[in-house]
Amino acid sequence: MLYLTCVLIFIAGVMAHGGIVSYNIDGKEYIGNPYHLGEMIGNGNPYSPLINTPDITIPSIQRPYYWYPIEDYTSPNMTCNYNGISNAPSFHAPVPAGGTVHAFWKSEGHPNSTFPYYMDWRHAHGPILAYLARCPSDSCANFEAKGNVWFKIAQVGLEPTATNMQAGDSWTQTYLNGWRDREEGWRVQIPKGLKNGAYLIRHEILMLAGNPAQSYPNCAQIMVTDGGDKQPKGEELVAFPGEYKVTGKSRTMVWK
Ligand SMILES: [Cu+2]
Repeated sequence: MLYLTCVLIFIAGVMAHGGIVSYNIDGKEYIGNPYHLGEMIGNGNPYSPLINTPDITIPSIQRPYYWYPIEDYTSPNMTCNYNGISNAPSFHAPVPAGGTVHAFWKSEGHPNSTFPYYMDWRHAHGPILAYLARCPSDSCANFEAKGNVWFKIAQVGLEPTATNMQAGDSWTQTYLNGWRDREEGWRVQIPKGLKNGAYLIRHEILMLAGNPAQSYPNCAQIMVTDGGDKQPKGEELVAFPGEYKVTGKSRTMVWK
């Protein structure tokens, strides 16, 4: 159990939002969902109406999402972001058990900047987490992933050298775009010996420098191969929404 009291209130940087724009899975590149890219093609500004209608028929491993943060932890959008169960074709990225999923985040850029209007991830404070949910058949298409189906496979939070959680360089999240010569993005290893099959991988960034804290979930469909008989125990499974509780005026956020 991890308890984190969000008493940090920052003004700068709270406006910029974003998500995962591409993955490298077992050495192969996968571009983000075109629904989300269409939003950028529209105008790059999530606060204005779309100019172009995104082509949601283009296959993507990634569920569609919006840049916006989720601030209500009971919202169904906590599962796989806004409208994240639609446009989920039967397209999965193969990855062997023990293989790597490398995710890359960007923030929405300024409307006056050039396409694709990306900026580096703008937030710094808070953990990054990754969960898997086993899909009930050999495809994750239309799987809503509600209830206790998620198990955590990785997380990062404060840097080993951090001494002050309010400092701008204390959290691994700060380095997502290669600051100080760090590798871009975040690598997660699929557990060795995991049972073969279709899974959703749910990455999440928590942005604690706002009140309420913001959640940025992104889901993608993967197909695990070369696995074994490993499966999570029932008590290791959690639900989104459901996993986070916000209690009291100090907004203590609780997660496992
Ligand atoms: Cu933001």
